[in-house]
Amino acid sequence: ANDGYKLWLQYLPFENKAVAEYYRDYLENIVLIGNSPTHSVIQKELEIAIEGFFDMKNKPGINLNPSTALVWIGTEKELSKDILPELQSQINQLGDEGYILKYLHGKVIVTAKGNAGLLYGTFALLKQIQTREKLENLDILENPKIQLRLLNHWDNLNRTVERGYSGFSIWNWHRLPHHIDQQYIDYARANASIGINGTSITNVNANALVLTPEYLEKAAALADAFRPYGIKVYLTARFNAPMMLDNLSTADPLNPEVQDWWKKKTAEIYSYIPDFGGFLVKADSEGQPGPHNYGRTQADGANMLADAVKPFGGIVMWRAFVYNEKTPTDRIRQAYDEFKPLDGKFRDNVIVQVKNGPLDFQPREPFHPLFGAMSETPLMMEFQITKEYLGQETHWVNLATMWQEILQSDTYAKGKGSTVSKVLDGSLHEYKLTGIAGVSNIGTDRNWTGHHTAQGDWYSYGKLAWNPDSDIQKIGQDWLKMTFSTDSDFVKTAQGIMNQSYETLVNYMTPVGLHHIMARSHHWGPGPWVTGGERDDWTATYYHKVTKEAIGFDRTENGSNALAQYAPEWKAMWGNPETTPLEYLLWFHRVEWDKKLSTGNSLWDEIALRYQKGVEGARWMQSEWTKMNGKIDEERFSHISSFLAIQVKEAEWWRDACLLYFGQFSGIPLPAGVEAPK
Ligand code: GCW
Repeated sequence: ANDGYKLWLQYLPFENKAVAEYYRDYLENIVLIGNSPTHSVIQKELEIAIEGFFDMKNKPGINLNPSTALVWIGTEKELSKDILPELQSQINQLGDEGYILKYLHGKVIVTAKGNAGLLYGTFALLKQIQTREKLENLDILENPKIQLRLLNHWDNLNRTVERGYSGFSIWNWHRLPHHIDQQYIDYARANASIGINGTSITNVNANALVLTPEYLEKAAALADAFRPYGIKVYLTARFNAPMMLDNLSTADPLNPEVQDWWKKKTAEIYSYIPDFGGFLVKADSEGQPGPHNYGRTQADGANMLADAVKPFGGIVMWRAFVYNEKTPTDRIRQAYDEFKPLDGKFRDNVIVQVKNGPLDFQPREPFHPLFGAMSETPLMMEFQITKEYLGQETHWVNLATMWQEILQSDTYAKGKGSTVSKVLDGSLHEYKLTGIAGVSNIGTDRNWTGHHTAQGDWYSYGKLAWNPDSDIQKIGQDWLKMTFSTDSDFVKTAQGIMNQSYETLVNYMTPVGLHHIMARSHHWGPGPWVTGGERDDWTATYYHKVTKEAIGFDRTENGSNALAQYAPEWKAMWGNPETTPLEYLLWFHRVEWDKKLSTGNSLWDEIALRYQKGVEGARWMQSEWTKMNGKIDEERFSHISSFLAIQVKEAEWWRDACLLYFGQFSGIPLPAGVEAPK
């Protein structure tokens, strides 16, 4: 049985004797030089891997005899003097966390400047074996392109997870600090194996209590457990914590008493966690307190916290997801309107964290216009790994496809080729601080992520965080091989499904640029009709503005002019409905139902046909998967099968609900080929 707990670190048994014998020579003759908690972790990981690769009877032991060693693992300082000179020029290219994996004179060398790099290099070697690559051609030198590679957990202290669909929070606050669960260790292993080096463990809708000694002691225990894996702990800071915890009368960032409170609080945190990473802050958004409450700017707020962590080497990740539903301005304009004028006004240890698109993790959005617009303020990306708006845990959708679309978008900030990935890796604006965050999709489910395939989103997130320009096809293949099977038919078919999954989902949820038409509050399923209770931006028609004549949000200069926030190249293309790609048509334009589009279809027909195509795509995914019966373990095969059945049903639900609702306005019958709603 395989419940998926081991993620991509399955270390699946070698499929035949020849393969086993090939790797046996290497795995039996490893020398690990040096001593540190990270070295112990490396040794342990090698043992776990060997245990998986070989059946128990024929398991090789690790031979630590240097005279016969075929694999050498050690930092540059630890490596033997006779190997070093030949590697020197490559070692000179290594950054703090980089590694070298090289075949040299009959030996495999894993080396790095520091311990974290050595661990990453070891995982890279194990990946070669997991994916059954030969070792004789190894010549890899890798440095992460992004410094801060974080998971953001929206985990509450009562162990619920905001927008979490895979059980409860894995942080068992009640048992901490005394009990370090094996799951924390396995979490750290998984993260280190993909290069994640930081974790913000609490919800951005923050509870100030995490900053009290009782919780700091618990957070410190997690930090201790993660340290050997190169992972730092970060905490979310509730902006009015001085009021909540110590009855200050204000949280005004320019008030000296408040500033002093944060300085003392920060020093206290560092007394528990000496390498504490810093704060992640959501302010002035969706009910969270912030500098606006005192007439101050986002920079005033961020800088106050930055000054507090500065002496300890900490940073502040200040979220740009700032909007007020009472503000009449188009919501997607608000973050840019607020932050653009503050460019250059932040301390050098602040990084502004921006969601991939200007609205809110919708199935498809254009890239956020702040990317490329802040040359004096480092920006980091926030992706959502948990699928709040993309079917939650039961839909299979390969998020790497969407992330790549965003990362490779051209901002044109410095002419053609100014991709979002170049903003993030710092090369475009020479940012001193670079980062990326992914809102975690994990919980207490036995397989961590609900859907087995959502493990792949966690995996590919880490890989893209390490290098946002990586090839997502290679990422997907590696993940499939390590997680399920190296069988080439399986890998090909499963990857085929993955490659179609994103477009399929967009088609059955929000085709042609529709957005924010999900049900209210829990955000599960369709709800283009919902009216929104207290929130002014949740009237039935705020985002799609449907009428009998037309549908869509005019964001050109005739409308909200949110388009003005993009480069001239985009203004030219997206400003004209004729040249706007259909993916974004209703995001930027109001279009009449009977308008002929580039496909030859009227708008209504195009929408209906795309919903139908989405449903057919989901059915196709299901039938492809059926062919995989017998190719992998029965347990995970049928788990995924039953989720695919849910996905097909929900795709039909989306199509039927949206077409019935919008059809009342268009008044046009469904085109041929679209099934009548049930
Ligand atoms: O996507 C929305 C979610 C909120 C979330 C918010 C945010 C943490 O619906 O649950 O709050 O975004 O990103 O702050």
